[in-house]
Amino acid sequence: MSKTALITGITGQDGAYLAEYLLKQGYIVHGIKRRSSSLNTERIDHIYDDPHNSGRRLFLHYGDMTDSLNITSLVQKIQPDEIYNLAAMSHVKVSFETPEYTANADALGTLRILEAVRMLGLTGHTRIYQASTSELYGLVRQVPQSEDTPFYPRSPYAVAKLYGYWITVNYREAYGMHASNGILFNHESPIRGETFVTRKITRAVSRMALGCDDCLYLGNMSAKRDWGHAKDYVRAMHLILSQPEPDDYVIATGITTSVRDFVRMAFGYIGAEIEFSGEGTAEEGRIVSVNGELFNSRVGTGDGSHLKGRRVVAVDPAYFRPTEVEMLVGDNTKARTKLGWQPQYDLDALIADMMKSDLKLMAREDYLRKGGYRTMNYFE
Ligand code: NAP
Ligand code: F7E
Repeated sequence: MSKTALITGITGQDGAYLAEYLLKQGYIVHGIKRRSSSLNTERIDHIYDDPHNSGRRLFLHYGDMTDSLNITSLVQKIQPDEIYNLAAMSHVKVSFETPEYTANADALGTLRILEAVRMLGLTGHTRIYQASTSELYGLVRQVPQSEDTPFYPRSPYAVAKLYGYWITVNYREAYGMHASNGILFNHESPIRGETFVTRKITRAVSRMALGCDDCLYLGNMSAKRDWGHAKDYVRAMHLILSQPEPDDYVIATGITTSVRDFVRMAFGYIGAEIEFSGEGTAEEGRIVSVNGELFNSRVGTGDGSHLKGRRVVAVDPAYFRPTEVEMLVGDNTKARTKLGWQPQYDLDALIADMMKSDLKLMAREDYLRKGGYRTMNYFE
């Protein structure tokens, strides 16, 4: 018998990769998607199963984490073996603008899932994965951060996720549920949301390589993150739910890099060398040299001479956060030893994957020429 999984947030980065991974493992996959006025299934269109097909294994349901009746009735109907609770308002900066909604979706949303399983008597049947986050460590108390490091959340998002973390632990201890937290450090990919810093950078570098847009504006370039590839991280989610006992795990690469160095590496991919000068809000990055041959082989056109001497990065304080998380780096010892998990992508391979994909995407006429949200300097 195939196992049945329910994924909340299936239309997001992780939901899409996880759905693809579980389908390959022979699962029947149900996903909750929000009703929106424009199509929001782009990330899962390649695995979409037409409702008229017989024997299909991917099912989509309308729903919302803020709607208890909807969550409970879906859990009742699907009776999943596994629930991956990935749905969330996941942007840290935006959570300062929408703190109440973030708490409702991210904190109470988690409670709604746990309570549905408990109320429906599925405690012994359904395993639950909760998408916890390195943002819980915030103003870090220890370097690197492990499962034993105390939390110090620094945003409405992180505080909501703190509730999600502890309510998961509480339901595990109170009701014997197989409920686990994956404390995942930042993970990225070609389908990462365009307003997270890595994707903002790879899109912008691609657009500038193709001769569109002038300057990328960023916030705190000194912030450091432990960046991995989402494909590696969804494997970890599945491994966590496949353990005989529920538990909490840090999933990270163990290497931390600044936003500034991520920018350097993304330009490096197209053969362009960037030099930073100035301090604080006056900091800027200029291209000092371009390897024309490498540029041409990676971009597919020109020699990159249009970039030489140009200011390509500057700081806009609008992207600063009221409280910042300056540095994160995870200790993945427990995941490596207990789950046998280890990442296959390093940062170079991640950036190459993202750059390759964005260069291809931006080269499409409609992407390159359109303004508005198709350019690179978003609000966030
Ligand atoms: P994402 O790309 O932003 O996807 C979030 C998903 O949640 C989307 O499918 C979104 O739907 C859905 N969603 C948002 N609010 C909802 C609501 N009220 N009801 C139902 N669905 C809702 O995030 P991700 O990067 O895949 O991350 C997955 C989970 O892991 C999130 O919980 C995130 O907080 C957490 N996390 C992420 C990272 C990371 O580095 N990526 C690290 C640690 C933890 P739409 O497509 O309609 O917007
Ligand atoms: O910011 C700095 C920013 O928005 C990373 C979410 O998936 O990972 C993500 O949260 C860093 C921060 O991700 C810009 O200030 C500089 O220090 O890409 P981000 P995040 O805040 O780390 C965690 C683990 C999650 O759980 C979240 O769901 O980059 N930064 N300049 C910028 N960030 C953005 N977005 N835009 C800038 O222009």
